[in-house]
Amino acid sequence: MNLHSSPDPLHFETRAIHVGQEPDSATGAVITPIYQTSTYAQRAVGEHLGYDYSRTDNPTRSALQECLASLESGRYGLAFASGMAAITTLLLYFKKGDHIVVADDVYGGTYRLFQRVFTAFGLEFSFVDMTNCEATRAAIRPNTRLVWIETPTNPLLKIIDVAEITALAHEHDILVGVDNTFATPYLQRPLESGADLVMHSTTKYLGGHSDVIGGAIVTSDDVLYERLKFLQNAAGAVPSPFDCWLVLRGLKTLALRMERHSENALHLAQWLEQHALVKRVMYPWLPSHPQHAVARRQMRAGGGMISFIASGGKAAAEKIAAATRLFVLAESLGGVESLIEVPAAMTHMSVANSPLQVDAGLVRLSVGVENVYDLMTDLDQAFESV
Ligand code: P1T
Repeated sequence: MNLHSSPDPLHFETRAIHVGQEPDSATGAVITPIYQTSTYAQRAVGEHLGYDYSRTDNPTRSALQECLASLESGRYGLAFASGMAAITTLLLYFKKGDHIVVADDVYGGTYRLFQRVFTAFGLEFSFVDMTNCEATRAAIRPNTRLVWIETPTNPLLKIIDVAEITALAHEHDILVGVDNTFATPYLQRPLESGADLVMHSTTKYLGGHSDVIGGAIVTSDDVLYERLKFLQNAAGAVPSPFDCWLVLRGLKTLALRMERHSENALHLAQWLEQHALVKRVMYPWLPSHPQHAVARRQMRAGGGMISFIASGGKAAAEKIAAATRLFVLAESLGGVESLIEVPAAMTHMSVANSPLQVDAGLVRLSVGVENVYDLMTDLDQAFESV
C-alpha cells in the first residue's frame, strides 16, 4: 500500500490507522512491530540500513513520528519520553537572554519548568492573558523569540485564537508553539493556522488509555526540525519502542474517542450549568464561555475537559472529588475512563502563591467515553456529600 502515491489526500481517521504503519516489509505483520533493540548491525563500518542506535532512531518511533506529523498536517514529527521532555528539548533551542511569552494559564508542570528550571539558564519568561491580543502585543520585547500557547488552557479552559496570536508574533519574526494536548489534532490543527510547531503530551488523548507517558513535537519548518532532531538525539529524552507502540495503537481510535469525549462532556457541562451547587462551568462549547465564538471557529467540538467552581469553595470541591465512584480521583486526563481532580491541590500545586494560582474551589473533569447517564448519576451522588 503506497499511501503517498494516492491522488486524493486521505482523511484524518484513515491516516491515523495507516500512515507510517504499512505492513512490516520483512514479515508482513499488519501491526508495526515493537523494535525492542538498542543497536543495529552494520555490514561494514558506517554501512547500515538507516538505523545505527535507538536513541538516534528506531523504526517503531519512526512510524509514530510519521503518523503524528500527518495528523497535525506537518512535515516532521519527533517523539519524546514525556510532554515535559518535549518542552525541555524545545527550550534547548534557545539561549541565555532569549525571552518567551507564555499563556498565563498553563499546565503547572510547564510553569514550574519555565520558572524554576530554565530561568536559571538565563531564559526570560512573561506570562500573559493571551485571550487579550493587545496584552500579548505589550508583552513582546526586542529579545522575544517564542510565543507559547496552550489552548484550551489547563485548567481554566480559556480559548486562545491561534491565528490571531500567530499573526501578531510573525509581525515580529517570533516563533509560535502550541501545546495541543487538550484539543488533539482531531479537534484543531494549529499548524494550519500558521503556528510554527505543535507540542503534545501523548500521555493524554493520543495514547488515550492512561497506560503510557510520552510527548511529541510536530513542525513543517526545516531549520527548526533539523535543530530539534539534533537535540532529540543530543539530549536523549526519547521514548521506548514499546511506549511508541502504545501511542500508535491509541492513535488508531483517536477520532472515535474524541467524538465521544466531546459528546459526553457537552452533555455533562450543560447539566452542571443548571446544578444548584455549581457556581460556574468552564467548557468551550457552552454559549456562556467567554471565547465561545473563537472555539467554534477554531475547534471541531468542545473536547473532553470541563472545569467548574463548586459553591462552597475548597471544602466542597475536595468532598465532591473524594465522593465520586466512577470518576477516579487522579491527576492526568485524556483516557477512556473519567477522572476528577482539584487543580489547586493537585496538578497545579506548583503555581500556588504565584500569579497563576487557581481557585481552590475549582474541580476539573476529564470526561471519559463511558455511558453519559452513568457519569451524571455518579456526579449527582457525589454532590450529595457536600
Ligand atoms: O505529563 P507529561 O506527559 O510530561 O505532559 C506534561 C503536560 C504538558 N502539557 C499539558 C497541557 C499537560 O496537561 C501536561 C500534563 N498534565 C497533567 C498531568 C494534568 O493532569 O494536567
